[in-house]
Amino acid sequence: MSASTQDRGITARLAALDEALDAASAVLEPAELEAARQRWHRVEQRAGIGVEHTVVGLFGATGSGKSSLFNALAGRDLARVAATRPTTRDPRAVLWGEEPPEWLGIGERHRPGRGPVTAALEDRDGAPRGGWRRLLGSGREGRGEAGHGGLLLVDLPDFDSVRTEHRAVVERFRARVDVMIWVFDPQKYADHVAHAEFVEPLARHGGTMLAVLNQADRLSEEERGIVLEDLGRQLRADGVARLLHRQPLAVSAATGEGLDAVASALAQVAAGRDAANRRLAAELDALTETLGTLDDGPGMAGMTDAALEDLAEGLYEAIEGPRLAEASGEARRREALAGTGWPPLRWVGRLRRDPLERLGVTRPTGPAASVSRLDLPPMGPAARSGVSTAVRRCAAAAGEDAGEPWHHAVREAARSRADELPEALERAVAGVDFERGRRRWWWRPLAALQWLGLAGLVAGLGWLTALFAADYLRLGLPEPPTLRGTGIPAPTALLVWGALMALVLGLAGRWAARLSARRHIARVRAAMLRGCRETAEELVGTPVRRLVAAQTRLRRALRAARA
Ligand SMILES: Nc1nc2c(ncn2[C@@H]2O[C@H](COP(=O)(O)OP(=O)(O)OP(=O)(O)O)[C@@H](O)[C@H]2O)c(=O)[nH]1
Ligand SMILES: [Mg+2]
Repeated sequence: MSASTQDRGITARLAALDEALDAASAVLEPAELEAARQRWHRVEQRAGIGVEHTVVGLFGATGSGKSSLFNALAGRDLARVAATRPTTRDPRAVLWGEEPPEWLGIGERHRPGRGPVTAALEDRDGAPRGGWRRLLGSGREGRGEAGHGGLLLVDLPDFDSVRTEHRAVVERFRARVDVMIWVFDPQKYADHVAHAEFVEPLARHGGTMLAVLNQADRLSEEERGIVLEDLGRQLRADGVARLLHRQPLAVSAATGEGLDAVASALAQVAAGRDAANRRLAAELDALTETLGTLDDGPGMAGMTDAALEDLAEGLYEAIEGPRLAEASGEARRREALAGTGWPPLRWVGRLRRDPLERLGVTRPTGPAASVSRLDLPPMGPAARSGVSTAVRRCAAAAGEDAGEPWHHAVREAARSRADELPEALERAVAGVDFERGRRRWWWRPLAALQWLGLAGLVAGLGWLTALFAADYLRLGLPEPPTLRGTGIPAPTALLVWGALMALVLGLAGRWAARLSARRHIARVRAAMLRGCRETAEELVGTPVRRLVAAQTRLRRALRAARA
């Protein structure tokens, strides 16, 4: 695979991981998300340089001789070397080959062969000495014998001094370099804290590594052997599995000893041009793996229609919708009876308390046909707990089969706006038309018939009373006419007809009022359920759907990042 093809793959993987990070923000803890994002940024920055260049970083404790090695490899005194600790604060770079498109935020940039020649490494003719010059090349265009697109050697601050900002710089460069050179010195090479806190975590770096034991000129041949062996063992214990040289190299920035081997290793890596690719791929693999832990287990059931319907029903029950609908139906029935009942007894119905009022819903004033929001009683603790139960049940259904952290996140999403539910439900119910005081078309004819019947009854009764009084007073009124063919006197017939009308119309009115109330209940119930469903969709369904969409997006992005 050519370097440029790989590069395109890395760009695509970076884009996919960017998308994955975006989706993962729905479930990742802010600190974890931030760490992952920073890591992504570091890789992106390194990728910006392209794979034609190889970035090499000098890592090590303060005083180990990173800057001295940097100078020695560059062939010039570019970095300050001092006995006071720590010395290096800002990273500085020396570049062999072409200018990279991106400098990784390094302010101090140099070319080899500029500045004063390191005195100790000077040949008699004034030119820097050492085979590494030949291998790495010199000057602006120099590419050395090995030939490479570009080699960027970076001198870094220490990781073990009291200056925490130094450590932050080193951390930042961790993902930006392709090759790590570990610089140890004979005094501190075995320092437990440095190994445990830095070498071990960085050993998982996945990139190409080289370990050098600097200041070897200060050790006897025998000591060198012991220290190198000891250091090699220590590195293996740290988990540093792959080194450019199987064993740490003994070098000396002061005498130039061992630098040939270092330069040759670097030139080889740079010429192979695969360190950058390997490094970037390893970083992307690690990030993909981290985010991949969010993607084990099957997908969520999500907000199905059935779950939403179930939630709407639950909310309807919680707000005592059935009781409210029944009470409203009963109120309607009584209104119908009051409008169509037998006129002399209509007032009896008004003596009883309105069923809606008994539930705390007050009759609106004016011509308003619906119950206004203020007329509803506030939701009590029982209703609130009913709402919570319904939401919990819905969240459990939506998160079914989902592994962590999605299972937890879906519960959180479902509950995220639960505080707004009681008020929203009250608003929804308040918007329902309870049809208070609205007359139905059949009331008027029924009432007219009732009055007609009553008129007959009163007329018959009056007539009979007059006849009775006249008979008593011996006034001898003419006999009333009789119904043709039956011989029933007209006043009696009127009285009976009026009574029968009252009875039949009363029964018919009751039947019609009950039927009308039942229909009313169905209408009110449907309207309240609709309100509950809309509220559930807005405050519970939408956040859950958003989470499901995030999971789908994450999975798609991870698939692309793995490809
Ligand atoms: N004898 C000997 N002394 C060395 C060698 N390399 C570095 N030194 C000395 O060790 C001291 C520290 O060297 P630096 O190069 O400043 O060390 P550093 O790792 O850059 O230190 P910080 O910038 O503080 O992290 C200096 O006094 C150097 O002269 C070496 O190979 N041999
Ligand atoms: Mg230094």
